[in-house]
Amino acid sequence: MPTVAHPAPPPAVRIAEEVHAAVADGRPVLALESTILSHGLPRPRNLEVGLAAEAEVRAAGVVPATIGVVEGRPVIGLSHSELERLCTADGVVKASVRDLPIARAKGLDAGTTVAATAWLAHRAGIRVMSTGGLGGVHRGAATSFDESADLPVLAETPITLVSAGVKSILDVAATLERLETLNVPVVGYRTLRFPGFTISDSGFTLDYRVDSPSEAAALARARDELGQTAAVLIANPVAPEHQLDPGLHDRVLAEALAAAEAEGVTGHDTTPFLLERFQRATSGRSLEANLALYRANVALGAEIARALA
Ligand code: PSU
Ligand code: MN
Repeated sequence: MPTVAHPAPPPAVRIAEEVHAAVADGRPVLALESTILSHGLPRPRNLEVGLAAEAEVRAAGVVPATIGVVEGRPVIGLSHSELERLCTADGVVKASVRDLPIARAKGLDAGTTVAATAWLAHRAGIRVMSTGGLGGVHRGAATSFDESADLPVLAETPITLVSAGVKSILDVAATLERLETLNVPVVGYRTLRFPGFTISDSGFTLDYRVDSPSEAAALARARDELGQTAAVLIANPVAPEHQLDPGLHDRVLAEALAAAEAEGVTGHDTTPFLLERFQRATSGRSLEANLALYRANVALGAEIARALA
């Protein structure tokens, strides 16, 4: 069976022994990002969520590899105390790919975004990762040029990513167009409706769906057999009973976007600002939806990792 060539891990990276052994033996591993913990969820829930995700992955017979940066060193498979540190310490930054050299040179702690996590996971030989909602093209990007590095990194990183679509704070239509331009296959999981992060349906449709972990794994293998090097995006909608009320979602989104504009929030602060604003304005209901969709994506990612192993 053809497999993707994984570049050798960069010398600065530390891979946990358990993860290294599982990758070497061809056992299933699921990569998890840490920006969702350090910058996307409030304390102390963030640590509980990070630990629960790892426990769930283990219960599915898969080795979890939460990825982050500790004192400048990218770690694939954070220890309990390292995870705790990224969830609780002051001065933890948000690292995309371009921030990794800066974090390293300055010895910073960092949560890694989807972009940085996927980039590192691929170099550690990991084939599947889960997140909440992918980054993408921000509203107003035509003038601000604010497009998450998640997109160009996925274009050149042959990993399978499970997410509840892209964050609804984004310009979803433009993000779908960019994913097409970047040659990233996008399929719905048991649906042709593109998910809207904390709401089940973004209002946009997809051309293709997969209905099982083995179908998702077959898609990743097909990509590999063609020698293509983009990620495959498995868009897994939040269960309707866990979604945020769509009317409430739309109202709060309008308020949050106006607040960001009024307060002059830009760049990498935009996503954490809008997510936090959402959590407060919905009295935590968007947080519950975010946690439900994240749990579901972790569970599905683990099943796909098993199907691919
Ligand atoms: N999904 C969530 N919460 C988050 C994120 C994703 O449910 O906090 C993070 C991811 O790490 C993603 C990042 O890569 O937001 C995108 O940020 P930006 O738009 O600045 O690239
Ligand atoms: Mn940005």
